[in-house]
Formats: sequence, C-alpha cells, structure tokens
Amino acid sequence: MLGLEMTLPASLAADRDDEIAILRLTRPLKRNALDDETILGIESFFTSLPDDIGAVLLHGEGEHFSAGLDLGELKERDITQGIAHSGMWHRAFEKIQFGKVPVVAVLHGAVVGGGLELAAAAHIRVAEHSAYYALPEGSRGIYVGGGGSVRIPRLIGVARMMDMMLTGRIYSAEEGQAMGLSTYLVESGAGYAKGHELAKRIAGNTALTNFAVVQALPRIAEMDPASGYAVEALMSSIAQADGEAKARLKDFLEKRGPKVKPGS
Ligand code: 1HE
Repeated sequence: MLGLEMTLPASLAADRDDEIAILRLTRPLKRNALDDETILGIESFFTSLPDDIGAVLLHGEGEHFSAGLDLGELKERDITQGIAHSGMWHRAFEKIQFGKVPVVAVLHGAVVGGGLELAAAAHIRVAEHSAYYALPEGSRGIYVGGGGSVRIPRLIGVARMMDMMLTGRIYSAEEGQAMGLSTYLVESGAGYAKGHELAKRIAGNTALTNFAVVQALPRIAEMDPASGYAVEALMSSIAQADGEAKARLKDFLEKRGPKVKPGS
C-alpha cells in the first residue's frame, strides 16, 4: 500500500490501496477520542482526496472505533465559541457525507458520542460483533454537536435517539444491526476485510452512479414527493446517457455483463 501525500495529525493515518483511500483513527491510547486537530485532519483528508480515488474505508486502531469528543478539550468555552466548535464538526462531517466518493466505516468496540456521529456520516457501516453504541452526552450534561441530531434519527428514529440520550441506553452490535445503525454485521476482526471488499465493489461503479447515490438520493429523500420525482427523472436520464452506462448495458445484452444472482 502506498501512503497518500497528505499532512495529517498523529491521530490519523492515510493509505491507499489502488482506488481505495483508507483513513485510520490512530489514537488508541485515548480510545480514538476526537480532538480539534483530528476533526480538522478528517476535513482535510476528505477535501484533498486524489481524483482517481473511488471509495474511502474508515476504521479505528485498538479496541474501540471511537470514544467520541475528547472530553479533555471541553474547557471553558463561551456560547459563541461552542457554536463555532460544533460548526467545525459539521463542516468536517459534511465533507464525508457529501464528499467526492462513498465512505465505508468499520465499527468495533465503543462507537459512542461523537464517534457515533462520525460513523453516521459514512454511507455504509460494517459492524463487528464487539461494537456497541451509546450517546453519553445526556448523562454528562452536554449535547451532540457533530450532526447527530440530524443523521442519527434518520437511521434509527427520534424516539430511539431520545432514549439513548435520556437514559444512557447502550445498544449492542446485534441491536444496532436490527435497528439500522449498521448495514453489515460480521465477526470480530472481520470488519476490515468486509469493508474493503465493499469499498472495492463501490469503486467499480461508474462515477456518475456513485454521485447520484451519494449526492442526489439523500436529497431527493428529503424533498416533497413531486420535486423528488422530477429530480429522480433528471438524474436517471443523465445516468443512462453516460457512455460508461451504455457500455455496461451493451455488455449485459451481449451476454458479457454480470447477472444478478445471490452469492454473486
Ligand atoms: C478519553 C476519552 C474521551 C477515553 N475523551 N479521553 N465520550 C464518552 O463519554 C466516552 C468516554 N470514554 C469511555 O467511556 C471509556 O474510555 C471507553 C468505554 C470508551 C473505553 O474504556 P477503557 O476502559 O478501554 O479505557 P479508559 O481507561 O476509560 O480510557 C483510556 C484512556 O483514554 C484514558 O486516559 P489515560 O490518560 O488515563 O490513559 C481516558 O481518559 C482516555 N479517554 N475516552 C478524552 N472521550 C461533537 S459533540 C460530541 C460529544 C461527545 O462525544 S460526548 C461523549 C464523550
């Protein structure tokens, strides 16, 4: 694997494997707690991806994906500074959700607080059986600030998120899978390989398909239905007209393209 040419803080490491860029949280001694430097490093990673990257794999070193906000940095901030701090997280995580390419996150151990907010900004979440989810902000007298109020209810509903914040409820990997926090559940230690396999598949899609899924789909889903149908019609006609789409359809019709069968 060749490293990516980027300047990142010591809490992050970037690599590339062909068309896949890999971002690793590398602060296991602090359970990958997210300090300001790390959040800015995440923003800079996602804004400086080379054009030939087709997907990103995000994972964490050590026993946990991430313990969330670095509580050691929660010093005296006034209200204005607090808003700016949350805005910094929003900006960085927007670059994940609405960046150049789809992002697969591999989750294990603690996926809590800001760690869960980070995971929620990815497009696909692969959880290992060791993963567990919580929003301890409630019991610490603080509130989510990394876009959790927007993204987490869209995965599990407002009622479940309220319960997590009000009671400190911890969900297991199995529960998280059943309710939609993760989209894949694998044995402990198998997440990276599964995430890599999925990222490879994603990178094999046409760039226009990945654009449509990452940029258009979530926005269409938020539109009123009439606007959504109109944007969908435009997006589908643009996708079909692409040369690469035409070539793939031709391959199928001439018996060269892959069939859709379980296990394929
Ligand atoms: C930390 C953090 C952290 C660990 N900030 N330093 N998040 C939380 O409320 C979760 C807080 N952390 C924990 O509950 C536990 O650390 C874990 C369950 C994640 C892991 O437990 P364990 O036994 O493996 O590790 P540990 O002994 O608790 O922690 C190891 C070290 O990491 C220790 O430091 P050390 O110098 O004594 O070795 C811990 O202090 C440090 N550490 N977690 C700072 N979070 C945008 S708003 C988002 C708001 C939130 O994310 S709030 C939720 C914060």
